[in-house]
Parts: sequence; structure tokens; C-alpha cells
Amino acid sequence: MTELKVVEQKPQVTAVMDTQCPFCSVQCKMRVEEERSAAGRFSYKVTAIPNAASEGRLCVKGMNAHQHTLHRERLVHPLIRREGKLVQATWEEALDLVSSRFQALQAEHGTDSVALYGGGSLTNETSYLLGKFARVGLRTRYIDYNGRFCMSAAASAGSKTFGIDRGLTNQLKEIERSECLILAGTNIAECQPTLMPYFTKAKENGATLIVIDPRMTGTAELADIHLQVKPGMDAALVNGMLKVIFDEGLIDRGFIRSRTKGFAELEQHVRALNLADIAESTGVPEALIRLAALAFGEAKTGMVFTARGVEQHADGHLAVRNFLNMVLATGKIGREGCGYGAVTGQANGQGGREHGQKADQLPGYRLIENEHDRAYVASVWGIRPEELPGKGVSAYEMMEMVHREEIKALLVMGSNPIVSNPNATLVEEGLTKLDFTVVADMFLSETALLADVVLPISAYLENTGTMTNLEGRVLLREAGRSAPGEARHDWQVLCELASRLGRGDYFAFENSEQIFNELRLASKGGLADYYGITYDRLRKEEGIYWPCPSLDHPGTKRLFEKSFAHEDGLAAFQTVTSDSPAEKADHEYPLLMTNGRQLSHYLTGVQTHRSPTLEARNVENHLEIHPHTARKYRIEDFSLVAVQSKRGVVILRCKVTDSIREDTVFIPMHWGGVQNVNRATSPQLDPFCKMPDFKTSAVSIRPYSEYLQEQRHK
Ligand SMILES: Nc1nc2c(c(=O)[nH]1)N[C@H]1C(S)=C(S)[C@@H](COP(=O)(O)OP(=O)(O)OC[C@H]3O[C@@H](n4cnc5c(=O)[nH]c(N)nc54)[C@H](O)[C@@H]3O)O[C@H]1N2
Ligand SMILES: Nc1nc2c(c(=O)[nH]1)N[C@H]1C(S)=C(S)[C@@H](COP(=O)(O)OP(=O)(O)OC[C@H]3O[C@@H](n4cnc5c(=O)[nH]c(N)nc54)[C@H](O)[C@@H]3O)O[C@H]1N2
Ligand code: SF4
Ligand SMILES: [Mo]
Repeated sequence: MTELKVVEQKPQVTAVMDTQCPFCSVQCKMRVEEERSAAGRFSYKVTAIPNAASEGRLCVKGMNAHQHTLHRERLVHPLIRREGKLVQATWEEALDLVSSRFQALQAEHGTDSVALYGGGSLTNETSYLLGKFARVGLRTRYIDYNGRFCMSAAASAGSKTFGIDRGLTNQLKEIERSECLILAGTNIAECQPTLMPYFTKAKENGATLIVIDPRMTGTAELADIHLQVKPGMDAALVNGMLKVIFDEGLIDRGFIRSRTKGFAELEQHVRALNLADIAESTGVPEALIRLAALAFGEAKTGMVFTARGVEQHADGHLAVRNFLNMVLATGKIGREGCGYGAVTGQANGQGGREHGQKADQLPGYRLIENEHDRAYVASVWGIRPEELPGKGVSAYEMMEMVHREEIKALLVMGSNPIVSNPNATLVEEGLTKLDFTVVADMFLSETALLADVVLPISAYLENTGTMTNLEGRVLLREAGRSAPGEARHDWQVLCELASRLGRGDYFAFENSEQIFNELRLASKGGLADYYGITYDRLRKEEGIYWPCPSLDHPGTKRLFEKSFAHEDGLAAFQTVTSDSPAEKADHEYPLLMTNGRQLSHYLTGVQTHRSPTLEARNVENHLEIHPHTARKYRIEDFSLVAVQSKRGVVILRCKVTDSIREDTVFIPMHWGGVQNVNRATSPQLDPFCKMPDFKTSAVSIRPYSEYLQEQRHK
């Protein structure tokens, strides 16, 4: 008898990739190991790499990010629309078509007829190059990006109050040394989960945690004081807290005198307010407002964090400024355990807003309407300042121009605007009116499906570049593998298009490091100064905090220790009068709808819906509604409902929960089509920063069966 010998074949490690998560602003570092079994099957193991922000933690999204990157629906060759269908094309054909259509449309309708739309997931190098491509390659004024919907209220508030906008004024580790922490409209537990231990440690050290959110979120569960505010009422709520702080004499007079301006006016305004009225309008009991104000006012150290819950409103800028008023009035900034954080969202939400993809901006936070800034950046780019166009308009305003057919062609890079814009139906309609649409993406997103040309782009594992995390810390993410099929890097696409447009000399880059080196120079002397940061340093050091003006500068870990960034060195108080949300509930639309995120999905879901592990956690959208409200509108748990606003209707399943206010419903934002919450959201813009009023829309709600019957009878 022959003896069967089983030879055990071990899987082979075929690749080891040290990288960073492509999703949120923490930018957790990780290692992705690829193994090939004897049978030829690949598997992936993900382990955290300790770094200053994540301290070696990863959340479920980071653990599974490689899944979408390896998904069979990745775009691997360019697509061109022929006879109504997107069909495979060569890069030559696609790029020739894009450049010739752009040139023809610009010749016929002027240079401003072509617009660019960028994103906060792009590397610093691509964001920078996109801004340069708009102004030098296409010579159009129209460029903006999805960060307008994300960061603009906090960014403009920080700039006005402090003179500079950097997400966190301190390092994350200072959170543990703070006595009182306010988390306003920020759901860290689901949105930056690896940061939660900073807050639990602070609590263990005796800190008081105050959460301001209309819902009992995972974050609010940790709170000592939960202020379950009515959506859109943060500015008023802070006025109430300020009133208690002033009345109880909990202000830091010395700090106010030596470091700030504008206090007298604020004090006069706030002292005249009535706390009972504020309790009534915000839906937060007077006693709780008092408790929270005393906790923050009496603490020796304290930090305030805001995110989209406070910022995505028609008064988002002023609401943030009121939180900053509270930080300044109590002297809680510029020292250990004291400061402010706008909890940035996207992977490169911070860097993406610094180097020129905003309508009014040039690299390093320079301004396109400022003569000196124009002259400096023009000199770096080798053009005359007069050649630089003026400022354009914000993202949603650009979409309105598209709808009015004032913009004829659009290049979208790193966004899915027909799902993520407010009033999405109008935006989708606008895109179908364009003469020519180009989308650069890894997947056929809802927006890419409408395009004339789709360009396949590399993913995080494949593309080297720098990202700036929520702390303002610049990190280098190096490619671990090559892009699949014919996919190319964003920056390569821009260089090749520029060359076809006859502007190749300005875009002669062979790698991302060369682009970064030009960015360093373009940002030199600006507020977001990256001049001292090099790839070499980033490889050796664990990331560098900007501003970093010279090669021997260590980077700036804590801002405002001695002075603020305004010319006079002082921070500016701002009196805030705001007593109602922009859109109020009424007889026809009796509930307030707010919206946001859940743990397992990311933004419009283009990536996470393609990750089996993440998708399995939430396969459809839902509506959170309080049991009393559900009963009132004859709605049962898990049943389908129609949620209607003045803009449109969203159809989804409901989840009855007492974790939400009775007058409010909540819908996640991660789905397109009939489940897209943005079919209902309001496009009213904040006058200061053009942030849309995403977070408060008046809606009506009914069982889907009733809605269908009504439709039939119409
Ligand atoms: N899992 C996951 N994580 C993410 C993302 C994701 O899509 N999924 N996206 C990333 C991005 S780009 C961003 S910008 C961040 C966003 O991070 P967050 O801003 O924390 O996320 P949201 O869920 O939009 O809003 C936060 C909270 O605001 C509350 N809220 C709603 N209206 C109001 C209001 O009027 N006042 C107050 N005080 N609170 C209100 C909501 O109930 C919600 O719990 O997350 C990043 N991280
Ligand atoms: N109702 C409501 N709407 C909102 C919000 C809300 O809270 N409520 N939040 C707003 C916020 S904060 C944000 S940030 C926006 C985000 O909304 P979007 O800008 O639409 O963001 P994503 O869904 O991430 O879309 C990014 C697209 O770019 C692709 N992509 C990813 N990485 C790259 C890359 O490196 N290069 C290229 N070329 N493509 C890439 C992805 O595949 C995806 O198709 O949504 C906003 N919309
Ligand atoms: S999604 Fe954010 S918290 Fe989660 S692993 Fe990625 S970077 Fe870290
Ligand atoms: Mo965002």
C-alpha cells in the first residue's frame, strides 16, 4: 500500500503595505498584509501601527478599507459615453476628448464656462495641483470642493476669531489633562471611534463631559451632562451658558483684557438675555444649561469641540463663534488642556482646505483676492499676477450655475455631488444639463454614471502623498502596491490634461514629492506654512504639525500660547443674535429632520457599500423616530415611511427609539436614490461661509402606503 504523504503548504506573504486609513480625519496608521494560499487564494490581515493620534487603534472601517480597494467593480480603464452608453476607451482617447471639449467650450463660452469640483479625500499634492490646474491650466475662476459642506463654518469662524483655522489648537493627548470637555454636534463614537479613549481617560482623571446633541448617541452615553438641544439652536444655547458664566462671574478678566477685543459688546448683549426664554427655544431645561455652564466656567482647564451638528446650519458660522466666545471669555485657550477643536471629517479634510481648491483661496491659506498673495503665488507658478482669475463661488452655488446652464462643463475629482449636495434632485437635474461632464473616481458612483468621460483613479494603497489629520499634523502615506489595470493617480491626470491644453510646462511633475516641494514653496510665509516639512522629515518623524516655516522648525503643537494670528495678536469676540433655526416646523411640515452618520458607512457610501463586511452591518437607510411621535403619525417600527420636505421626498424604513427628541427625526446620509436624505435637505446657505443648512429641514412623515395612495390620487 502506498502511503499518502500530506505536505502542508503554508500561505506565502505576498505583500506588506504600511499605510493610512482612507476614511476619517484621525488618519490611523496600519499595516495590510497580503497572503496567498497554496490554492492561490488571497487573504488580507490588517494590524494597527501605533502613531500619535490613534495610539495603535483601528475602527471597523479602517480594518476593512482594503475590501473596497480590491473590489471587482474598481474602474480599471477609462470610459467614454458613446451612443448613450459608457464604454471602454484608451487613456489617449479619453484625455484627448476631455481637453478638446474643454477647449471648444471655453472658446465658445469663455474660460469660466468650465468648472472643477474637488474633495477632502484627495492628498495635499492633488488638492494643490487641482487649484493650480483651475487657475493656470484652465484659467477658470470656478473651483470649489466638498469641504464646503464639511468644514467651512468652523474654518471661517476660526479665521475670524483667532486669525487662523487649524482643526485642533492642541494635540489630542491634552484631552486627558482637561477638567471639562464639551462635545457639541460631534459624534466621536461613530465618526472618529479611535479617539474615544482620550475622552474616557479624561473622565477617569475626573473630567466632566458635556455632550450637546438632539440624540442620545454613543458619544452622549458617556456624558455627565447631555443637553438634548433642538436642531439649529446651538447659538442660542451658548448664549444661555454665557449668561450663567457672566452672571456668576466665571470669566477670566485678565485674559480678556490682554488677549482679546470686542468683549464689552458681547457682555452687554448676553446679560440682557432671559434664561427661561432660552430654555424654551432650545428645548434644554434651564437647570441643565446652568449645570453645564457652571461645570465649564468653574473648571480650571477645558476644551470645546464642535463638528457638523453645530456647523451645518444657515447660522453655523455664528454658532461656532459663540462656542469660541465661551472659550475666550473663560480664558481656556493657549495652555495645557485648554483649547478648541473643529473635529475635521474627511481623511484630508484639514489639508484639503489649505492649498487652493476653495473658490477664494490660493495655497497656504492665501487669498485669491489679496494683491500680495496673488503676486507671491504667481511668482512661484511663473505667471503674471494678472493672469490669475478672481474668486469663484461655493460648491452649491456652482451647482446652481450648472442648473442655470451658466457653467457648461465640469470635472469632478473625489466627490459624489449628486448625492452629497443639499437639494439633490436639483443638482442631479443640473448635471444632466451639462454639455460635458468628467468624473475621476475609483468606482462608478451615482455622479460618474451621468458622466461623458470617467477616468479610473488609484486608491489609498496605491497612491503616495501627504494627508493632514484633524490635529493639523502632516503625515506621509506611501503606496504599497501599484494601481489595478490602467488606473492612474489624480495628479498624473491633471498633468496630462494640462499638457494637452498647452500648459504642460507648468505641470512637469514626475512624482508626488516634486509637487509637494512646489506646495512647500507656495505655502511659504502663508498661514498654513509647510515650507519646513519634507518627505524626508516625514519619513523620520512621526508627522509634523503646521505651521512649520523652516527645515529646523519642530512644528507647532499648541497654537496661541502667546498671541493669536490676527495682526494685532488679539482674538475677536463676536456678539451672536440667533434665536431660531432657518427653517421652522409648521402645520404642513411639523417635524425637524436632522441627519448625519453611522459607524459602518462613509459619506455617500460609494466605498463602504463595496466592502462586504461593512455593508453587512447596514444594508439600507433608516429613520430614527421617537415612540410618541411614531404613534402620533401611525408609524410602526421597521415599516416604510415617506419623509417629505419642501424640496422632495425620501423613502426609508423606520427605527423607533427613545434616544431622539420627540420633535426631531434623524436620517443617515450614506445612501443615494430614494433613500438619499439630501432629496429633502435645505440648500439655504450661511451668508458667512456658504455652508448649506443640512441639519435642519422641516418635514412631514407618513406611512409609505398612505403616501402611495396620495400619489395615485394626484
Ligand atoms: N462612520 C463614519 N465616520 C465618519 C464619516 C462617515 O461618513 N461615517 N464622515 C467623516 C466626515 S467627512 C465628517 S464631516 C465627520 C462628521 O462627524 P460628525 O459631525 O460627528 O457627524 P454627524 O453624524 O454628521 O453629526 C454629529 C451629530 O450632530 C448631531 N446633530 C444634528 N443636528 C444638530 C444640531 O442642530 N445641534 C447639535 N448640537 N447637534 C446636532 C447629530 O445627531 C449627530 O449625532 O465624520 C467623519 N467620520
Ligand atoms: N445631508 C447631509 N449631507 C451631507 C453631509 C451631512 O452631514 N448631511 N455631510 C457633508 C460632508 S461633511 C461631506 S465631507 C460631503 C461628502 O460627500 P462626497 O463629496 O460626495 O464624498 P464621498 O461620498 O466620499 O465621495 C467621494 C468620491 O470620491 C471617490 N474617491 C475617494 N478617494 C478618491 C481619490 O483619492 N481620488 C478620486 N479621484 N476619487 C476618490 C469615492 O470613490 C467617491 O465616489 O457630504 C456632505 N453632505
Ligand atoms: S475611519 Fe477613522 S478612526 Fe476608523 S480606522 Fe479610519 S482613520 Fe481610524
Ligand atoms: Mo465632511
